[in-house]
Amino acid sequence: MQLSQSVAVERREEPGLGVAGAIWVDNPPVNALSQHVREGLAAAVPAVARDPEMQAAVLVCRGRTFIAGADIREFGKPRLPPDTNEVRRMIEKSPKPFLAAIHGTALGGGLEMAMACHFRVADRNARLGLPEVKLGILPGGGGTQRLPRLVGVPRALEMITSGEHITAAEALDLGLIDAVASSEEEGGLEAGAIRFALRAVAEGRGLPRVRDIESHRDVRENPTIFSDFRRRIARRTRGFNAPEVCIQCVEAAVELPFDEGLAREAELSRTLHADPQSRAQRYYFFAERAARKIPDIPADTPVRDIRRVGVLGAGTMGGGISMAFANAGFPVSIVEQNRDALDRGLATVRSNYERSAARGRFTIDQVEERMGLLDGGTDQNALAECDLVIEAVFEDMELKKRVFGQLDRITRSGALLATNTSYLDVNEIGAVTGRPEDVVGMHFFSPANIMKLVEVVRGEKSAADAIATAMSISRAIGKVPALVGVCHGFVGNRMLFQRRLQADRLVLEGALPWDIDRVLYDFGMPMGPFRMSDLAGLDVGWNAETSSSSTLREMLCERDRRGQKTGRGYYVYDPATRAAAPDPEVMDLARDLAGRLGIEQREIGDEEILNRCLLSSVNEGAKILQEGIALRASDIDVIWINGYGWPVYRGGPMFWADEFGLDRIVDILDDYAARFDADQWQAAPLLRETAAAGGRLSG
Ligand code: 3H9
Repeated sequence: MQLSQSVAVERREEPGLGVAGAIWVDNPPVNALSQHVREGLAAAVPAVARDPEMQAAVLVCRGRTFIAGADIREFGKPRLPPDTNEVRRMIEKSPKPFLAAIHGTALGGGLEMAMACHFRVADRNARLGLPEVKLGILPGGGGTQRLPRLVGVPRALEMITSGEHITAAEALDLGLIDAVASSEEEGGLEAGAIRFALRAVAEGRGLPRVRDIESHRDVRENPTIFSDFRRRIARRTRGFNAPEVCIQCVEAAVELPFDEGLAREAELSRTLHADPQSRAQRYYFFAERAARKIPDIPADTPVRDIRRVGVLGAGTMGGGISMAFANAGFPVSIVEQNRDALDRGLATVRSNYERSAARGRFTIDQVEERMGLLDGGTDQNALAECDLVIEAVFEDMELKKRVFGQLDRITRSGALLATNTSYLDVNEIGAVTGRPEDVVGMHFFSPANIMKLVEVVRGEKSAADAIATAMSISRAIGKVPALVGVCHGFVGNRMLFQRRLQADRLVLEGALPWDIDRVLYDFGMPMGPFRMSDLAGLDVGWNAETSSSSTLREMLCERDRRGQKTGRGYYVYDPATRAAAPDPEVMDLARDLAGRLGIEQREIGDEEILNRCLLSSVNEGAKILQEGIALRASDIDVIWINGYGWPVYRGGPMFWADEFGLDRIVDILDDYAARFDADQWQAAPLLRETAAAGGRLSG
């Protein structure tokens, strides 16, 4: 019987056990709790209650997943009844037991629906979680009240504030589900779940309700749980509003009776829904998915089969890229010029893995497993067997061209050839091969085994399936790819360059490097440009022989202040703690240089620092968009969030610009053009036009 557009109930008889109702939800692609799903579920409860034969009900979903949560597209719009919490209340109060049969992912409102059922059974490959925090909200469907009752406060805090998914095996271990069923067993998950429900009736297990569980013994035994937890996650959640509010809800679960806890959850949930951070994080959710879509390359474009990956160069980037592939189970051939460089590279990879193992990220066995996937050598012919080769040699066009000429000869036809260049012309590199259609850029970010972003660079001759393959293989290794066109620095570095230009210029005009770093850190960036330079080393690309004290960086390098590694750079570093401290010598040098360049120094406020650093890159972003180097403003935001640590709760530079107000930005740019360098601060035509039309860049 059809109960709504997406929900139907079917009668199921299990010989010897009785009859149950199978309540099918069918709302592709992820069975989100859209209005018609809520309506159907609300109708299911009385339908099952009325049927004299049905002894229990099983909630089960069509397609690839159990309910993946509320329908995010409905957020911010008037909510049509019935309310999901009302549906949960009906299920929880049902006179006949409800069982959630989980496959794929039970996320957010989906897991909350399952926790309102009397029993939960999951397929062994299922994953469960409350990822609301990633959208800047909290599990407002009773998740903060029911999860701690089921799995204990410490684990609930961890799951709710991280949004991580757990496996069915862990869920069983924690008591979040009652059994693991296998889709392969007779009749699949549905039949297994129905048997479980009917047996529960036969065994007189009644109607266990999570709301009735009175546990929280863990808090009584360890009263500092909440304060300890807050301290532990402070660094990882800096700047985010939702995690703290989630913790307050779990505190309410401990301190208040269930219904009062629910009311508190609802009240706090409303504040987060109205928070601009949540708007930004929801925007990002769709931005990341939009970035996968390329208008002239359909989603069903066949991709090339990638089984073995070759990486040329075992330096920082080559090593990190190799780790990223090995982590996803791909065998990798790493080729270096000589044995020493190879051994050094492999030793660094091993020590990185061992450090991760020491931190508990994986086991020693897994370290060996991953190292076992890496096959190092000095003979380029090893790349002949590879389906994808990523070049990660020194950033020098002549060298890259030589390497691609060799790759063209060595690799098999149809192999995808990628350069990891961070700014060079991919067309020029592809042109030295006889098959530029196989050449793309895959620009990873350091450390490449950690950072999520891959800028996939489309050369003018790159074949559609080459691009589709680069995008899909990036996702297969857990990265977030974004397509970019060819230009110096592509999207991310081209915008970063503008910010850097302003940061350097501000120092000459009298701003302090640590003030610039502080302003950007407080904005939410992981670190400012000068701390970043000190970390990377000021001498990257510096040449002692040609150095002529023409920039502050040159002056610092000339004094052997090369950054953290020499104990001094823009900052001085405590040898014991590595803590950075400002150093007046740097200001003396800046003053000296400003004098030589005829730049007058003055006091510069935080607002000007922030505006000049951010608006210069936003303006460049608008030019990039206008030139078609990025397909969408949201792709630029995806790039900055995943490659440069832009705080996701500010939605990326283009979204941030829209929120800041494009007309306000144009006014500031015009003011800067009048006061500073007129060319530098010319507003991008797209920015000016969009502002004049009252539009937005990010949609
Ligand atoms: C919540 O539940 C609040 C409650 O606590 C409060 C209740 C009162 N809604 O990711 P994919 C779309 S908050 C609407 O590529 P996958 C997605 O945009 C929610 N649309 O697939 C995409 O559309 P398109 C908590 C959604 O297989 C398509 O589905 N839940 C939703 O790689 C395919 O998505 C979450 O945060 C949604 N909830 O991954 C879970 N989810 O094709 C969010 C997806 O037009 N979802 N879409 O681009 C996910 O994590 C992944 O989608 C999932 C599948 C793991 C399920």
